[in-house]
Amino acid sequence: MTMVHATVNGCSHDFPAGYTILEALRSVGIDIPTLCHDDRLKPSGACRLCIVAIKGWPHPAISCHTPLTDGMEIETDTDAIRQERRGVLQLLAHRYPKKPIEQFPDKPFHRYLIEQGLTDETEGEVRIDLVDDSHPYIHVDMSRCIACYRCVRICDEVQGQFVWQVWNRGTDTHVVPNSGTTLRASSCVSCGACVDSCPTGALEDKSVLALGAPTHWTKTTCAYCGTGCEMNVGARDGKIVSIRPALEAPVSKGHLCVKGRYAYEYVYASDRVIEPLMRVNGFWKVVSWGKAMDFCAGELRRILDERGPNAIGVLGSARGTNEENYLAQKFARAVIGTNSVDCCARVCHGPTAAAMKMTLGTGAATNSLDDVEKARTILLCGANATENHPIVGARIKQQVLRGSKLIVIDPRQIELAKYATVHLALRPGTNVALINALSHVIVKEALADTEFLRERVAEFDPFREFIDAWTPEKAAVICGVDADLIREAARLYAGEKPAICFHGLGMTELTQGTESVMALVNLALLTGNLGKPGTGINPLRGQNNVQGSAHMGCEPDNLTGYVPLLANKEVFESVWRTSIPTEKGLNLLQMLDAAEQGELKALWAIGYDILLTNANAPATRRALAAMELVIVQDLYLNETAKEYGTVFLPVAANFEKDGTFMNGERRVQRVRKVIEPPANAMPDWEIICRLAQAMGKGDLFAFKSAEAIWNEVRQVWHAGSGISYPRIEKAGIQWPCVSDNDPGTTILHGTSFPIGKQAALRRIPYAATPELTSSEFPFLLTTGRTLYQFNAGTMTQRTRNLELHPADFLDVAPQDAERLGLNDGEKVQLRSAYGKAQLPIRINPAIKPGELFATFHTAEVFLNNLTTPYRDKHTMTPEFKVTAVSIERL
Ligand SMILES: Nc1nc2c(c(=O)[nH]1)N[C@H]1C(S)=C(S)[C@@H](COP(=O)(O)OP(=O)(O)OC[C@H]3O[C@@H](n4cnc5c(=O)[nH]c(N)nc54)[C@H](O)[C@@H]3O)O[C@H]1N2
Ligand SMILES: Nc1nc2c(c(=O)[nH]1)N[C@H]1C(S)=C(S)[C@@H](COP(=O)(O)OP(=O)(O)OC[C@H]3O[C@@H](n4cnc5c(=O)[nH]c(N)nc54)[C@H](O)[C@@H]3O)O[C@H]1N2
Ligand SMILES: [Mo]
Repeated sequence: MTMVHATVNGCSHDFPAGYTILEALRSVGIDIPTLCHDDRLKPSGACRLCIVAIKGWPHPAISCHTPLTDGMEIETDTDAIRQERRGVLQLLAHRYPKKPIEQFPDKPFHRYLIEQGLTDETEGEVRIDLVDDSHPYIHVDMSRCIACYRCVRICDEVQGQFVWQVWNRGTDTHVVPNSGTTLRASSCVSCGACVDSCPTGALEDKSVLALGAPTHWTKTTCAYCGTGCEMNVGARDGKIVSIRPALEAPVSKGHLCVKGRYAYEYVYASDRVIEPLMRVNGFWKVVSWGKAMDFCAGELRRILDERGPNAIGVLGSARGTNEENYLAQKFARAVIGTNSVDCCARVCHGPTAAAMKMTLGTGAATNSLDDVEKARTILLCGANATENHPIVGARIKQQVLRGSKLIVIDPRQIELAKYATVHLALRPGTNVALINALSHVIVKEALADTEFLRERVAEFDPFREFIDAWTPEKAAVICGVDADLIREAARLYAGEKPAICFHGLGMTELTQGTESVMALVNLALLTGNLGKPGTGINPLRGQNNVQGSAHMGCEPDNLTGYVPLLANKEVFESVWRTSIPTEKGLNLLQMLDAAEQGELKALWAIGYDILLTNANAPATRRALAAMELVIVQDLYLNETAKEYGTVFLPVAANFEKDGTFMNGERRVQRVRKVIEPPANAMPDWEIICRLAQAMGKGDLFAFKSAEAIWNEVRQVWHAGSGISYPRIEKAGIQWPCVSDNDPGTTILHGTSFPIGKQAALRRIPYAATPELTSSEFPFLLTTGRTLYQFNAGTMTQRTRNLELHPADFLDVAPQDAERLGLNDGEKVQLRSAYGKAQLPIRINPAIKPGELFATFHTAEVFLNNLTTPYRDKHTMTPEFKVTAVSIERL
């Protein structure tokens, strides 16, 4: 590393080259005041507070945007500098109101005024015309704006939403939202970045104004999606009052979305269940933990005696920690004696894990989120990143604004499609045809990476023969996209390298889900976009810990570490000191089928609302109704519990327990307890240990802490054995990580695959879904999510996100709405061959005529009443993405 020599206030120092003066000063612990500077932003130099004197320079230098050069002699605290800084603050103070300084003395601007003794010079007043109270989370008071423009810049440079605008009217310059009116009416996505950066409180969290500034901060990992953002949770009097992004977080880098930042009030919901419940004569009755455990153990023993272990199923929770999921599968195998244990990866990225395991040897993302900034081309396939993985979405958007190319494969014009070089708006369910055509172009136009093919890829010749028939023209007919656009996309992906691929449920939740991902892997193999920075095949994993839940062994065929059961059971048996059943277990869908046939009698559903979220709810209802025991373990009476629960076990929420989550890039990160659980709610892991004890197997579950459980995980999971709590205290580690000094693995498959030196190209025939439109059901409905609500909605609907997005909507193309005479906001009935649902429509030009889109978040709409029974043939993942429906006016 080249070093730069400089003296600061008479002391000499060596700094790494490339620092600004401000960075250099901060690196040696000298805190220079700044107002317009934020490490997340490009330096602006507007506030002039960070000036320093440099020997030989006629004027002071603005340290935040002046590069440090060799031999500089810097003084940070001369009389002249102090005077000038004071002058800057004095000017700002005149127009500033006094009261907020007393109320929130820790705000950076307030601190400087207090330090300079300038609080008495504040003469400003709150101007009502500059106050905007429209947003549910953010209070705007621009009479406290000091024109540092951090809000404007962070919205542009980090989030990419361009909400705040500088509005100039004579001498009166204001920052206003792009609606021209209120923040609520603007394009704001409520990420709170502007609030986080604001040094005065002109933008402030309403919760802080109502409850006071936090007094304790605890760092933890967000419990919504699988991105793995880290945040500092601020509490006051034992209550959460604000959440701020953790600046040093490896994934989120000081950014959060509306859910992580603001949607935490679900923990305080008045209908949260905080005592164990049992259903007596149809009504829920509060019982003690002892009674609940005795009842569950008694019933499980009875069913075991009468029917054997395979009459019982366990579902781990993608919302719980690794430790909890590890115990859930250990309970199924070691206490019940069944491999019928699963989690909601089944209905989500199960096809990704299966396809990537088969083709590459590891069923997980090949690269890291840091590869976004290294890619020249980004292929986004069936993933709506700005809504469902907003931090990844924002990073992709910024990378495209910096000049990288973006290919979007999605039937809808999602937000990122507007930034795309090529948008392939295929017909839902036709991925394999489209991706085969991309492979065809790459082979036909000799765009493949011949060296990579020679060294790392097998079966090219038979693949070339197979793919010959997949001309873009052939795919164009099936997919409804232009053949030349397919060519353009193929040329970009193969030509503008490195190219990274991110994919989502638009690839997996289909009858050809596993095969769609295998086809995607072909693209990476053909072009050598694997094993290098800025490349790879990367699923954007769903929930906070869905990667971890399956990986910990909530999977009928695989044990902890996603290793095949039969080949690895001895290791586990020696650590567990008990035997593991060898009979094949049932996955979630098989469990439901078996229940309907009277073979499965009990289900323990930990943090998983299967009734609301599984496809074809009428079938789920029949299955649940046929069971004798349904144990639901959750924060609230979810739909499964409400309709079919026998026992309800109340859990501690993510903020109320310790543990780890695993994000979509294989990173294990700490989850930390911030507040106490209410009343008798208990962490999932403690409940599992208690039930094991009640079943007479307490000795196998004698854990006193989450860390103790994790240390057992490390004994059975070789690829994670180097990841200890002390090592991830500051930042998470990505597996494989096999020893205490292994830094972990950011990129897989660099020189070989776990299956050998080479991976084979797969010949994947296209098979149309059996779910076809007809004169009775002329529309093709695809289902998914919205930014403000999360899955079963249990959490987000118990927050003020409900004000930002109140319901499930049916998006209809303007042409269809006009043809059917439908008005925006009108409630309609959707009918499929399997059921119906009523919901309001939203006329939306992002949808193609003949297609529809709806979210599945609310029980009022219960969208899965009408989704289909079709499943992916490899993993049984339901085809949530294609249902033929009709629209009926009410
Ligand atoms: N705000 C929010 N964030 C979430 C969630 C949430 O509920 N709300 N849920 C989390 C979970 S569990 C998951 S799994 C992830 C899911 O995140 P995503 O994978 O982004 O999920 P979806 O919105 O279901 O579907 C993605 C896209 O697939 C497109 N699509 C539909 N059919 C096809 C097709 O045949 N081919 C292609 N190429 N695309 C198609 C849809 O138009 C949609 O834009 O999000 C996680 N993050
Ligand atoms: N139509 C349609 N349906 C879909 C999909 C789709 O795209 N379209 N997507 C599917 C996908 S990808 C998924 S992942 C599923 C998601 O379906 P679910 O897994 O059912 O939904 P979630 O809302 O993620 O959470 C499940 C439950 O966990 C609870 N919970 C939260 N934290 C904890 C905790 O710490 N411990 C415990 N015990 N419980 C907790 C919540 O209150 C909630 O009831 O939905 C699927 N359903
Ligand atoms: Mo998911």
